[in-house]
Amino acid sequence: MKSLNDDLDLLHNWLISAAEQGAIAIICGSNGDMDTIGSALSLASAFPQAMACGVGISKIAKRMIAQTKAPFLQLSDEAPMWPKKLVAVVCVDAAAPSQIGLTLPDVPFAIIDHHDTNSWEIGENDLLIKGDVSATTQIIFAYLQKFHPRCLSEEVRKLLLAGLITDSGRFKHANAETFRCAGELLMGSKIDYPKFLETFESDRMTDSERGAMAAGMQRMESKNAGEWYLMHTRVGANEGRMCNVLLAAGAEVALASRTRDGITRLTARAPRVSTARGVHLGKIMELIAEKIGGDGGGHAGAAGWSGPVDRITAESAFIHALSGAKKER
Ligand SMILES: [Mn+2]
Repeated sequence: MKSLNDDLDLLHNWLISAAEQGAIAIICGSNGDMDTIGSALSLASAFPQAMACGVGISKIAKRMIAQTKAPFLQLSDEAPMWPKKLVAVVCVDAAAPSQIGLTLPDVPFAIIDHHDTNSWEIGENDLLIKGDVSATTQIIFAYLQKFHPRCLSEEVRKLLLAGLITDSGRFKHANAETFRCAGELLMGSKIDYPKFLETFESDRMTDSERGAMAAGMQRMESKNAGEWYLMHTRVGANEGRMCNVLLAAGAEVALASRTRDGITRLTARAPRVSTARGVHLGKIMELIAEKIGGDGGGHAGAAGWSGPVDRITAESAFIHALSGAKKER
């Protein structure tokens, strides 16, 4: 079986040959979460020809970009400005083309990802690197350790660690490898971990976001979807946070939906006790995409789907797919 280590060699050769020919765009997933942005910025630091870019930047990522002064190019989704002499793109932490939020330029691409489900179509000049890890930044860290150890500056370590902390749910979904990676990132640095963690605590909301959350809670519904106790609602934003509220209220599966400009987006979360008993939200979202179109996928406990379908149809498809998931005793 091909190991991640062999994959890192392939990635290195691919990147070196692209960098000899021209510019490389390292593109983030459009949610702009800390794993995707941290991965892109860190990888870009190893190549002067590479630029980290993407259409979205999350609040935490904005804060980290300011803290580390890392260069990031925000792209317009309708008219992205690609560098001249662009010869290759790398997409980090995106499980499907639709998660990039823009049309990719027609050049060879490499995908670096850790989602359980993945719907990229890989051509002969393309590369897919997939790791069974808590965060994509773990793959980037392994790559930089092996081929560009000098790039592991204090700033790069912070970016990688931030992706690891947020994607592992502050190590709630961690395994031994996650901790080893965090330990190695910290050991080579002067990062004060408790102080660094404060970066993620001060996630203040605006009044309109609070209002949207309150309205979402009023619209909350709960029902048995097959053997699973589902709580769901619709919100205008902050779907992930709303799912956490539903989980805190006891949901075995939480679902938040949102419709804007004719596109419905589903965000679902399940706690460890549910995934341990057999629910896999990433697979459920994939199933929905097969049934009603759109794009979906993700992890067992965190996944999403989006498509040009009305909300009721999308929610019904989710409930139907969840009902089909057997609960292990
Ligand atoms: Mn990720």
